[in-house]
This record gives sequence, structure tokens and C-alpha cells, in this order.
Amino acid sequence: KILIIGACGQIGTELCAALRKVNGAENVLASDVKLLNDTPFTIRPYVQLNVLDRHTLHTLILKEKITQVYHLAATLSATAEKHPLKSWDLNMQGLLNVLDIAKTDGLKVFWPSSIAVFGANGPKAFSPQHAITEPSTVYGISKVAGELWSKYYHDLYGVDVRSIRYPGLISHSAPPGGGTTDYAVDIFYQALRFRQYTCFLKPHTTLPMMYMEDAVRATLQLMDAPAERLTVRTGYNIHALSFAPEQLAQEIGKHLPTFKMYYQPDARQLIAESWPASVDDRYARNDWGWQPQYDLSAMVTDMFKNLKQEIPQT
Ligand code: VAH
Repeated sequence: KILIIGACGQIGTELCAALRKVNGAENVLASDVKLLNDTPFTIRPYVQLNVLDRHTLHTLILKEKITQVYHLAATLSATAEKHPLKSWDLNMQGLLNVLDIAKTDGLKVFWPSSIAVFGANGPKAFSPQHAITEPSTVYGISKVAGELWSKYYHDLYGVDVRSIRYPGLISHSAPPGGGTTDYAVDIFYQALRFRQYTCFLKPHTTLPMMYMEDAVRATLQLMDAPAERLTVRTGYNIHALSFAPEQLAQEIGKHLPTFKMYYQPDARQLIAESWPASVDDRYARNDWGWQPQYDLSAMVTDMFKNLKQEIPQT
């Protein structure tokens, strides 16, 4: 049975749906800090859970006979800069609680790392799998530490914990919260409602990005791979596409000709500039057959196809 921690988040919402399609809803228990009454009916079976409450987490895992945990609860990059120690605590202690229970109960674990592990002194393009990881954000520091703890629990205790360094993720099922790449999601909602968007990054800020469909498929592919195929136990680089705000604006303009983009860079510009524009994902391709399916045009087309149903057209 699978437990998803952070099932109400941008990734959690989509992974929950995908895992339930494969395993049946009754075999995938969703959890998040939100109270049951504050969650959509569709997310059931659901339990309110704070991953920092280790005893409750362990009791739940034993009671529900959980064998796999997808740990997706964390504070993202921009928000973590506003609450450094609280974010470090959630991102680090939350993962350690999961890893230590996995050690005693033999659980298989997935948790998301991020291209935020890279810092400004690493290669700007095609960051290698084993590159310098000296991030300048609390979020990035927690992801590097999380990767090293994961490798430690795998190498010393045999915990089967797997991770992917996600790029910025674009999706239409759940709003992202507090990320530096969130502009690439908000822009679609604003474009449909107001035919304009004011971007908090500069026009040429190129970042690695990915459509959520690719990210979810990669996650299931990694988790289904035979353990002996895996040569990376920190976090796998994967790459789908890179674009700058001006390129996304141009692609959106093909669907909404009157769309106007404005720019008002804020503190997130510095975070974005510390990250690479692309990563080298040869290890993921070789070890478990990673292969992206969505390019910029396909992603934008699919986003509008889905959102036009959700947002009444002006
Ligand atoms: C963030 N969406 O912006 C996340 C992601 C690479 C970016 O880690 O913080």
C-alpha cells in the first residue's frame, strides 16, 4: 500500500491521481497537513498528517501496512528564503523521519530533489550528474543535504530510496506554491483571464522546465526500475526543455494573439540566476530509460486545452 505525504501540493496532486490509476484508489492513501474538511472530496482516502510528527507517522504506516512512501511535503525556494530555519526543519527533518522509518520497516521511498541543488559556481548549461552542488538557497541546501542523507541510508542500511532533480514543473491540476519557476504556471491563468501577465523574472532568464505529464511518468518509471539498474542514489538529473519568459510569452501569443507580457523582476531573479539553464541527464536515460515527450509547443497547447475547460472564456 502506498502513502503520499504532501498529496495536496503541485506534484502530490498529480502523483496521487497517477498512482491511483495504476494501483486502485484504495491502495493509495493521500495525506497532507490540511484538515480533511479543507480537502476536495476527490482526494479520499485521505488522512491529515504532519510529517514532523514522527510517532503519528510511524503509527499510521504500521496501521495501514504501508510499503511505499512518496514524500512530497516541502517548502519551495522563494518561500524558504522568507522562513529559512522553519523551512530547513520541514524539508530536512521531514525527510529524515521518513528515511528512519523506512530503515526499520523496509519501505521503498521516493522524494523530489531539484535542479536547485546547483549553485552559481557550477556549469551554466548541461550541469553534469556529478557536478559542484553549492546552492545559495535554503531550499537548495535542504535538497543537497537530503540527497546525501538518502545515499547514506541506502549505502549503510540498504534503504531503497530514489529521487529525481525536478526542473521547474508546469501543470494545470494544482497551483504551485512559493517556487521561483511558478511564473511559468501563473502566466497561463492570467493570460486566459486578462490577456496579460507581469513576470517576476527578467525576459532572458532561461531555466530548465518540464511538463508535469513528463515528470509523473519519469517518477513512476524510476520507481518501477529494477534496483540493480540504479547507479545514482542522490538524485537523478532529468531534462526536458529550457526556456526564458520571453520564449514562453511568444508561444502563448500563438494561442492568444492579444496577450501582453510585462516584466517586474523581484528577489526571485537572484535565485533563478543561481541555477543552470539545462542539465545532462545521460544517467537517467541509461539507467531507467528516461525520455521526455513534451516540447514547449506541445506543453503550451496541452495547458490551454485543459485550462480552457476550467476557466470561462472572456
Ligand atoms: C521552485 N518549483 O521553484 C521549484 C523547483 C527548480 C524549481 O524546485 O522552488
